[in-house]
Amino acid sequence: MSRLVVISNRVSKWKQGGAQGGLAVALNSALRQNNGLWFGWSGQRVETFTGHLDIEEHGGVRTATIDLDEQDVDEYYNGFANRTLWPLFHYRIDLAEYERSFGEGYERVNNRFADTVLPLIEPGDAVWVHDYHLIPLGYRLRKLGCNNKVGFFLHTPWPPTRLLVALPYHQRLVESLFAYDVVGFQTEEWLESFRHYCEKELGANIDGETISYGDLTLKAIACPIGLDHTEFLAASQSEDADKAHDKMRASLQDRKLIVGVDRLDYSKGLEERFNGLERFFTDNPEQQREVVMVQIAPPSRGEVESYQEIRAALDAQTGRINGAFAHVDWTPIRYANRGYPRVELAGIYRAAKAALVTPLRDGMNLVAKEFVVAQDPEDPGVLILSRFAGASLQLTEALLVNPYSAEELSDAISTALAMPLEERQRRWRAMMDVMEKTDVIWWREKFTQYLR
Ligand code: GDG
Repeated sequence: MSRLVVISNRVSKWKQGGAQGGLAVALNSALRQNNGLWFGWSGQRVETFTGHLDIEEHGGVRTATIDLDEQDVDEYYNGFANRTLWPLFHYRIDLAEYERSFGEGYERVNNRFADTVLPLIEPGDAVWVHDYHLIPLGYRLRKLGCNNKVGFFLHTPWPPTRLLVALPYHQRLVESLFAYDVVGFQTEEWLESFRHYCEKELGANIDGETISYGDLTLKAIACPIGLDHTEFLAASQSEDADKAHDKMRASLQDRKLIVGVDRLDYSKGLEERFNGLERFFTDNPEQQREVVMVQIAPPSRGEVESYQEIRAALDAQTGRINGAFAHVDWTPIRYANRGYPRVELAGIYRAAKAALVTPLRDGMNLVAKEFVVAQDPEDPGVLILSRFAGASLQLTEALLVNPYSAEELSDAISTALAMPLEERQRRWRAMMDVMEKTDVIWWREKFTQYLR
C-alpha cells in the first residue's frame, strides 16, 4: 500500500497522556497503524527561518518538523489562522481581524511548508493536508510540480457564504482549494455551505460529489472524524482511570457530578454554559449542595487578545457564581485552567452523571464522543450536547440543546439528572453503535480511499 503523508500546522510528538487538541489526538491514531510521515511546525520559534528539517520517530509515527520565525508565528499562526479564519469559520465575524500582513504571512508560511515537504514526498504517496491553517498549501505543491494525490480535510465548520464573503480575498482562498483532488468536511451541513459558495460565488458546476471550476475539479465529501475507539475504551478501563474515578467520587461526597472539558476557547460556549448552570441552581434550589460542576479548561492561544478576554470573563463569572451560591462545605463550579492526562479524563468522565458539551459552533467535538465511550454500560451518564456541534448530527440520542438558551440548558440538566436507567442505557447504546462504526480508522480509510 502506498504511504500516507500527513501535513498539519503542528506536529504533536506523542507524549503518553499529555494534553493535546482534537486534531493531534486523531492524527496520532490515524498514523500509528500506517507507516506514515507527519510533517508540520515543531511549535518552536527561531530568530530566522532556515527550513531545517528535524526528523524523528515517536511511538511508531515518523515526524518531520520545521521551526518558524517570530514574524511567521505572529502573522500566520496568531494572525491569519487564529485572528481571522478561526473566528470567521466559527461565525464570529465580530471577532475576525483583517490585516494585510496576516494574509501575506499566511501565504508565505504555506509556501515554506510546501517547499520544505516536497522533497520528502515520494511518487505514489498520498498527501493529506489538514485544517484551516493550510488551505493554500496544495496550490503551492502543484505549482512546484507535485503530481501526487493530494487531499484536504477541514476540522472546523465551513461558514455560510454570507459570512465568508466578509473575508477580503475570499475568492482567492477558495479557488486555491481546487488544487486538491478531494476536500473533506466534518458534516453534510458544512459541505452544503461549501457547495453553495462554489455555485453562487465561483459559478462552479456541481455534479454529485464533483465540483468543476474552469478546467479544475475536486471531489467534496462529508467524512466525520471519529475517536480511536479501542484506544479510548482501553484508557477508560485502565487502572489509572479507575484511580482518577475513585478520587473524583471521593471528593464529591455523594454529590452528583456534571463535567465539562474544553480548550479555553470562545467557540466552546463556556459563558453560556455557566449561565445555564446558574439558572439551574436558581430554578432548583433543592439541588444546591447536591450537584457539582467540574469544568476543565486548559488555556490555548493565549497570545491572541480575544482568548485573554474570554479567560478574564470566565474568571470573573465563575468567581461571581461561586461567591453567590457557595456554602462553606459546597462550591458549585470547580473551574481548572489546566490539562489532565487522557486516562484521568476518562476516569472523570465516568464519574459524571452528565456532561455539558455546549459549543456555540464546533466542526465535530471529540469530547462528546469520549464522554460516551468512557461510560459504565451498567449505569451510563447523560450527554447534553449543543445542536451546533457537528457531533450532534451523529449523536442524535444525546439531549440536544440550544446553548444560547439558559432555560434550555437548565431544563436539560434537570432531565439528565432524573433520567431513568433504562432510558440512559438505550440512548448510550445507540450512540455507541454509531461510534463503533465510524471510528478514527473508518474516517482515515474513507478519506484515503476517495483520495486514492
Ligand atoms: C478541532 C475542532 C474537531 C481537552 N482538554 C484536555 C484534553 N483535551 C482533549 C480532549 C479532546 C481534544 O482535546 C479536544 O477536541 P475537540 O474535538 O473537542 O475540540 P478542538 O480542540 O477544538 O478540535 C473540533 C477536532 O478538531 C477534530 O477534528 O472535533 O470540532 O474544533 O480529545 O480530550 N486532553 C487532555 N487533557 C486535557 O485537559 N489529555
